Amino acid sequence: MKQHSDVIVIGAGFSGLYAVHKVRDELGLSVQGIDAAGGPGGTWWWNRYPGARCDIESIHYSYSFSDEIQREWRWSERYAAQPEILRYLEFVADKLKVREAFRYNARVTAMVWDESAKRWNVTTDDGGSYSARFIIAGGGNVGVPKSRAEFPGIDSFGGQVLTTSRWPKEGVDLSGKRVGVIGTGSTSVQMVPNLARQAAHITLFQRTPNYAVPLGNAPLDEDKQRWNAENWKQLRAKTRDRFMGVPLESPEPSALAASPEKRRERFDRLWKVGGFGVLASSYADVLTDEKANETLAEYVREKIRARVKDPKVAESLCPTDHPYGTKRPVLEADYYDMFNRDNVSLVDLRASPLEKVTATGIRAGGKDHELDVIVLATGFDAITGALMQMGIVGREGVKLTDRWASGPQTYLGICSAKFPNLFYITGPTSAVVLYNNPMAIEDHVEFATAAIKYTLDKGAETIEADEAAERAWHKQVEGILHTTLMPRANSWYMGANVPGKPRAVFIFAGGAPLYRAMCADVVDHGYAGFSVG
Ligand code: N01
Repeated sequence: MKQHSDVIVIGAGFSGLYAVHKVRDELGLSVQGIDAAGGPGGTWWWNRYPGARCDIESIHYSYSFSDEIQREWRWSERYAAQPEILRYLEFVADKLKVREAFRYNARVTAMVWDESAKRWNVTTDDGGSYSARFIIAGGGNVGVPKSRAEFPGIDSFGGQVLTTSRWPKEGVDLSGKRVGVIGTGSTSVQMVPNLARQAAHITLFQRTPNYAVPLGNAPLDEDKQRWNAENWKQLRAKTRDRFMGVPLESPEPSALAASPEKRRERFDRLWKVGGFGVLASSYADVLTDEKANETLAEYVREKIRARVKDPKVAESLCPTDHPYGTKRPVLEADYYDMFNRDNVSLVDLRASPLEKVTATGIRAGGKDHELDVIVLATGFDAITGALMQMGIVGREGVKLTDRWASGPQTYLGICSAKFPNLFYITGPTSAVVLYNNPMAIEDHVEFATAAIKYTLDKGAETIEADEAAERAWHKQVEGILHTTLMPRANSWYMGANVPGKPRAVFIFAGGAPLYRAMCADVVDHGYAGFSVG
């Protein structure tokens, strides 16, 4: 039987938990949540690979909207590991009493707009059927793993194939196993040192080396925890209006204007602290000027060469084909030291291309690597993947997959023309990728909730982005992106990591404060660029 509600919220991660709370407890609307996972947690429910951890400091990578939640929760480490973040989200789900608002183990397979009823009809793969006036889609940006079909022969492999974001809940015993890992992004860099401590041998297949800088994790002792609990208001106030949503030191204007000695002094100091500050607090022009970027890129390469004993391996680990920061920066603890172990070998796929997976391992550059387990740390059909899989059909039978065939089209990264009453939380071209996710999520949930209230208060049935506003937004976002070096890399920021996916504009690179001001301006002008009727 079809279940009717005012709002459907998709996803029980940071986005969905807050969205249910807002529309139900503040607007008084009925809400149905849906999530494909077995419980709340979103990305932190799925990503259970050894070493999974957040690389934004815990005190900032958490909700800011509730005094009570902030007071009651204590983080044990500067950068929390996956089990702790999952426990936090479960705690929040219970605190807000939103856990039961969700149907779990249910994946949306179709979402079709009914123009006569002015409602969305939603079906799920467990036979569920729902209808609602509004949809808040919080399915996340890095949740749909890339297809294993990218690796010819993978189904013939006789051993076990694991995907990092689908890591078995009960864990995997890799003792005595020969493990091949494909990929060297954030996930792999966090995970592989942990696997190397257990497995008989790790063969790491690298297509593009990354610039990984120290995370600088540490336990938070009682005093620090108490200080955080007492001072969180000031701490959080500083986060929201920073480019990245983290109170990092502001960068100096230009790396090129600084003397080599001053530059090194600054890099050394930031390196000691670790984290995203090495990039974001260094010099403003490192993301816009290739020469400025190279000063920092070479500094990181020097650090890699100093850590890795075998100079040939070190050179293979040094990125040279893209400027630092144009792919999502990677943070590490003992990644480079791991290459000094006897049981770890690196296969440079640029020199020895991956040919196929065989029954017994991986063949690359004409050489067979015998393996018991293959781990795919190959990333995601990012940003648009989740939305494109939901079978979304809007006004006049327009399919989202057709409309976005050459790249996503949105207004503010939150709504799209032809898809009324549908709000994306941290959607394509919003300021999320370079920002602290929970902060971006709070902004978007609050925008969506306010827009729903505005529509209802007006006695209107729909709110929909205008095509002209969408086009103008896209032009602006594209313009901003091209003032940076980002388009220089084949990254998931550009849609370039998935074969056949259009290389397009997926991210807002102007920073969250600018983005937030643009959204506020739209609201202040009576939802300019939206039709409410
Ligand atoms: O995925 P990635 P990820 N053959 O796309 C390689 C977030 N995250 O899961 O660079 C061979 O970054 C690919 O090579 P290349 C974070 O936002 C956050 O690591 O495309 N190799 C690359 O090395 C992050 O950015 C945390 O040439 C192939 C790797 O696989 C995002 O998730 C922790 C290949 C994929 O790297 C994704 O990170 C972890 C092929 N066919 C992740 N296809 C936090 O700490 C892909 N690769 C919050």
